[in-house]
Amino acid sequence: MKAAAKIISGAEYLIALTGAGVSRESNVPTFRGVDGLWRNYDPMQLATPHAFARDPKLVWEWYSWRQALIAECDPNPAHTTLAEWEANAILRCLITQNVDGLHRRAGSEKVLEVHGDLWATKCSSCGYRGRLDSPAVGIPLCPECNSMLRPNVVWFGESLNRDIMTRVHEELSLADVILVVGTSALVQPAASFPLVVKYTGGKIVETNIEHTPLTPASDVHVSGKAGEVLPLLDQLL
Ligand code: BV8
Ligand code: ZN
Repeated sequence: MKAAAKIISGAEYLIALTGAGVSRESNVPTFRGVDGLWRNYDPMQLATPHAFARDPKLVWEWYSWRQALIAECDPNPAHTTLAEWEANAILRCLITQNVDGLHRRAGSEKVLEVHGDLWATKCSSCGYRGRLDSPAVGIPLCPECNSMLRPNVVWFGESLNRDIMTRVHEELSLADVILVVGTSALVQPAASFPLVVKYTGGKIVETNIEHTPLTPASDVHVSGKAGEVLPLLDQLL
């Protein structure tokens, strides 16, 4: 913990990469954890264009279930610590794989949501972009052209938004320290972001309840729950 705090407080340009683990203390199920499964479907089989083409109603039921669940969740001390670090210029940018919107609700503003936003929608035919303010009921239709709307998230096999990726690479090139919080580091290209910082001479601080493929490349691994570790780190800065 002390070594991690030393690296963080010594950073010239600290950024963070978060995954589902950062929202665990907010009771949001992780993507791959045992609690992540929904009606025995593997998220990997539902978060794909193929699943949506085959059964849009089922995919919307899954997203609506997640929207209803996340609407009941609040940011936890991990989210609020990261938001405070942005407010006092310790943290320059937060890259998140999560689509739950909890970093923004905690007050973080410089957030790059590389996998999209659970509440955002986009039309499968025209360029319409929208946002739901309550969980989807059935298959939402486009107000412009009446086609099916889809969740505006990045599914497996889909490429990440080009503009967001440009900003991600700018941040990675500026960072001398990246704090990696609660990700299994299995999903590409996000899992490789910390390695970019490492290979340009930077340091990786990882915190997770388990070891991940990133652990061997990390300068420090802090074992523990994000909601507990981040406030403790804050006290040591
Ligand atoms: C791309 C949005 C290509 C949707 C998500 C074969 C076929 C097709 C594709 C591939 C393939 N092989 C590889 C690929 C690429 C694929 C990929 O990486 N697959 C992996 C899984 C093998 N990637 C893609 O398809 C990406 N696109 O590559 O495009 C391309 C290129 C050019 C042109 C065209 C196409 C797109 C990936 C984005 C997928 N979308 N989500 C939605 O959410 O509905 S990913 C999904 O996983 C979530 O966003 C999630 O955030 C993300 C990563 O998971 P984690 O956040 O790490 O969560 P996880 O549950 O895994 O782990 C939780 C961690 O927290 C654990 O480590 C746990 O220990 C820890 N933890 C638990 N509790 C706590 C804790 N830590 C701290 N405190 C706690 N309390
Ligand atoms: Zn439309």
